[in-house]
Amino acid sequence: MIPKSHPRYESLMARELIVEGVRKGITSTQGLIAQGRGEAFDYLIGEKTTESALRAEKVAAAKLLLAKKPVISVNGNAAALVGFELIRLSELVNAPLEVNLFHRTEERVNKIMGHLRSLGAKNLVTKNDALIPGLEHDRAKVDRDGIFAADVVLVPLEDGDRCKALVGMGKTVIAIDLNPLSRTAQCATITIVDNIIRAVPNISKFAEELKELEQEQLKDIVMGYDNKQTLSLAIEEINKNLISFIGRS
Ligand code: PTJ
Repeated sequence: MIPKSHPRYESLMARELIVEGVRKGITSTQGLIAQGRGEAFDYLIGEKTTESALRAEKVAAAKLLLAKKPVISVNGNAAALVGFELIRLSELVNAPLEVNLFHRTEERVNKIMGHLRSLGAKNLVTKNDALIPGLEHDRAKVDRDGIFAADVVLVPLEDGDRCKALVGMGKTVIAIDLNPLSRTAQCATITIVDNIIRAVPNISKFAEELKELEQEQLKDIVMGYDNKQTLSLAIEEINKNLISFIGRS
């Protein structure tokens, strides 16, 4: 058992969730590697939500509330780490959940849907009857009434190719990615450089606060958002942390 007093308790608990996800057949083994990469970047940003990430989370909540057809994409890591929180967000912004996998097997898709249902998910899109144009891997397989038709897609822990293809289809893509240098981070419309474990509850908190606002007020929150600036601020934050480490050693 990991004691709560351990200085890296949260990070170690996240590892446990991912390992459990692999054991249950929800998360791919490659997901373990992705989590390790995420942890390294989380360490560099100080394992906290930065101010620029919080701003992106607020803009993301406003965008999801403004959307006509929002969809939340779920992969094996997201399901294991924040399955319940994604269901809550899905309810708050009225966006169905759609399982979309890079290392796709029908068995894992079904297991993830079963996992989400066991946590209370009711709003799931489940077909794979359309293809995202220009993608040669299995992430192209989507639901015609889900990601294919969506105007805003939330894509936690994405690979760059699909992000680019979705933007190419004219969609607003909200990515959650701890690596501000990744292709996904660089090509998304709104990039949240934060751990998915902190980011999803933060977006929900904003969605709850903002849901009574008029459309015009929501548009004011989104207006002027500059993703390049968000990414620059994240890189500056990493820089600042690294420099502070030099001082300490
Ligand atoms: O379940 P599947 O088959 O769809 O596969 C999912 C993974 C995540 C394995 C797949 O999409 C993949 O290989 O992703 P990548 O290319 O490794 O990218 C994952 C990105 O997410 C990297 O930039 C990581 O830094 C970032 N990341 C990892 N863990 C977290 C994270 N970002 C936010 N929160 C995390 N916990």
